[in-house]
Amino acid sequence: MPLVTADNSPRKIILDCDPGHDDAVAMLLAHGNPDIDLLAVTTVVGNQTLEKVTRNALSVATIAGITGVPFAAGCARPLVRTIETAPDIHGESGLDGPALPEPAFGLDERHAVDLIIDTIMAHEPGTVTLVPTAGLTNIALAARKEPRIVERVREVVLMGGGYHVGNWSAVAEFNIKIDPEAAHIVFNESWPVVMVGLDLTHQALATPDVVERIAAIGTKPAQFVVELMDFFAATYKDAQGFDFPPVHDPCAVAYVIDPTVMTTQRVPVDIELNGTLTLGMTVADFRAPAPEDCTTSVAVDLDREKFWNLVIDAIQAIGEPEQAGAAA
Ligand SMILES: [Ca+2]
Repeated sequence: MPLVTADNSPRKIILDCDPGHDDAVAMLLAHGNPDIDLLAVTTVVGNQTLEKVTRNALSVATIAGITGVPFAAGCARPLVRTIETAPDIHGESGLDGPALPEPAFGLDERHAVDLIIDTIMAHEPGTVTLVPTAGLTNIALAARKEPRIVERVREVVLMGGGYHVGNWSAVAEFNIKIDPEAAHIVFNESWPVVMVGLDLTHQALATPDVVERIAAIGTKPAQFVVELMDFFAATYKDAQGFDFPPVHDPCAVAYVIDPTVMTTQRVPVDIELNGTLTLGMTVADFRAPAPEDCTTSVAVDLDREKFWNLVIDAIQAIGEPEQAGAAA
């Protein structure tokens, strides 16, 4: 389903995230790309505790010079399950590697769920895209608290799941597995859902040529990304045997910018809530034809060159924000 706006105005998004190395890159892409209008950033427990990922989000905003965008903290635990974090991938801070500056600004006083609802309700129907790159706790609660958002949202473009592969179990991906009940709510609402899962994001590897191009930009935000990728590469090698780290989250933002950056296929997807071996699996039904009322699609093939060009152009466009000078 193409996202091209009728008047070529930037796509309005809410980024719901848990920074997180790849979340940080997603934030930079959303901020630096001229075709994105970043309306709000919300955080949720995931890669680390809510307190840590929220502070990380504000630090990334400080480095990138993101100003005038409300940031709000959301849920500190999943709907039903106990908290699972990913220090083996993201470190104890959730964003280990580079020095993190003191945040230059504070949080919106609203809970993330309320900021999400208020933002969607304040804009024309069909104009706001939700981009969750973390567990779906905030998004599920928003849909339950204010059901009218479901028909107002243009589309939910989420990083999570995988139709052939898992990373938090044999068949389940981290963002879905840590809060499968929330994922079940989000995938079963009537809004269109594009699942940018591991099948796609494992094609978005930060290979040395990519990291060199980012380093060559020569700014503090670029150096920050290089240091993030260095840490991410080491943990992905140790924890999951990857030669180069998959940079998941910006893939979802890239799809909103330019849907031709990847191919997608319309298939029913539902979330396994009862399996003893398959809890949190995104079960995709590839039997053809897809039913008429199918609202879900999955990302399949990435145009790697186009994707990295978007990321690198965004970092280039961010330049050298004044706040970056405050980095510790
Ligand atoms: Ca994330």
